[in-house]
Amino acid sequence: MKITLPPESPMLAKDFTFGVATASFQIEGAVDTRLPCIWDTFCAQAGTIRDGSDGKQACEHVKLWQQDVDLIESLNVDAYRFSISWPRVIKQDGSLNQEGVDFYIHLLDKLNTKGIKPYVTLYHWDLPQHIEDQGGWLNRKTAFLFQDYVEKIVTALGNRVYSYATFNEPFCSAFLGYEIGIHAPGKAKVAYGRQAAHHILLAHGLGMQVLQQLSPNTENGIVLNFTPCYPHTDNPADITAARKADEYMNQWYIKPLFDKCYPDIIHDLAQADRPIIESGDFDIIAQKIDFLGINFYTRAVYEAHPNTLYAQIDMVNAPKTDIGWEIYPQAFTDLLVSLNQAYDLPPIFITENGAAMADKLTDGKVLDTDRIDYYQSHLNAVNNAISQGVNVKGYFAWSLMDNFEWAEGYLKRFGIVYVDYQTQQRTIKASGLAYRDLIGSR
Ligand code: GBH
Repeated sequence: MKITLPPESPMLAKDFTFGVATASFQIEGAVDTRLPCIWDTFCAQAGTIRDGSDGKQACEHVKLWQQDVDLIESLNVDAYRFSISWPRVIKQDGSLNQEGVDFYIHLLDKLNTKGIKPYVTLYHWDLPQHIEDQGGWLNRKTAFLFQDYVEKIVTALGNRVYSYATFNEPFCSAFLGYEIGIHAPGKAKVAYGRQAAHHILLAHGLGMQVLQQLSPNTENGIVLNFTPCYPHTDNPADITAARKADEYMNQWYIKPLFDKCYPDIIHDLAQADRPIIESGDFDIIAQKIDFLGINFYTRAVYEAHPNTLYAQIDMVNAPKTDIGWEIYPQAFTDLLVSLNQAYDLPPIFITENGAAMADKLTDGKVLDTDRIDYYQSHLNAVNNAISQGVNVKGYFAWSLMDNFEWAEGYLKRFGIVYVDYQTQQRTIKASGLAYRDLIGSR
């Protein structure tokens, strides 16, 4: 089975980047050679992770990184997106942990030797626990600690990096982590979620200032996730509900970057739930970015509700992936086109897109044709957005390999490479071969 694009698609041109993505906590293991982070603590609490697992082994990437780079090379990709573990590279006193830094230097050197462009994410959810103990993202000071970390790591890595993203998905850290508590650190209050979101966005702005100063020749930006919100019916109340959900879940994180304010829904919040914003914060947040990273997986459908602003509907009969997310590629095109209309955007990179499927290894093969279908329809959706004038410059499959899927533990597999966690053997799935062949066909 193949993945194809129309021969005239700009996605097949030389300047379009194809890559694969991972994140530190999800693949690294080797927790004893770094400081504890909030996900170590969260996993140790009963009932947080569906299979009771943790990140202690994960894909043992810290040990197996050399063969993993060879694996990445064998997929023909132009680029590899991974994240740096803050607790691996900065000690508790704020100084560099050279052993941790060396791990990333060796990784970067090998990628560069092979001509694979390193796209580095500076924060993919693994906040050092000692910083959480001081309030984490509820503490404004954490934004300045992040800025200090960025300054130190960017200096230490020198000219080895092609692109830096400050944050991966502030929505997830703030909303899932501090507002509803299904992610680390497991706090659950509206006011917490809103304050954490504000401090993460502030940290993004402070980090961007450092990046543009110390690393003007890398592509510097941020990665946001979007779950486009659709009304259940064309009833005006449902349309309003979907618009409000969109403002809360999606626009909250992008609007301040370009318009220096939060969306109108902030006025629907009780005064006590609104974030504390200091004067000048929006000027810091709205730094010029070189690119916008967009992660897309699914859409959500909403209806009006008498007691809340909106209520999400489960689309019972719709096609879904193994994690229960609806497969609805049209939302990807709609999202890109609408963002392009709403904001004056820099070039866009699709920094994550992919699907969890119940993969089985049989006779040394994984025939994940459902995942191939997902990639085919979603690459088509990106191509359609490009033909409607959206400037998309790259696409990264999530994920390079099966890994620790946060609250789902190891039960959900997003890889285009299969990982046998008993033996740590990697096997390229049919989707990985199809992706490799698409990239090779250019
Ligand atoms: C990303 O998060 C992460 O960056 C990555 O680390 C992770 O492994 C990957 O995705 C897969 O989860 O309840 O139907 O409305 C994506 C997080 C996924 C959060 C979709 C919102 C809405 C699903 N987003 N989700 S639904």
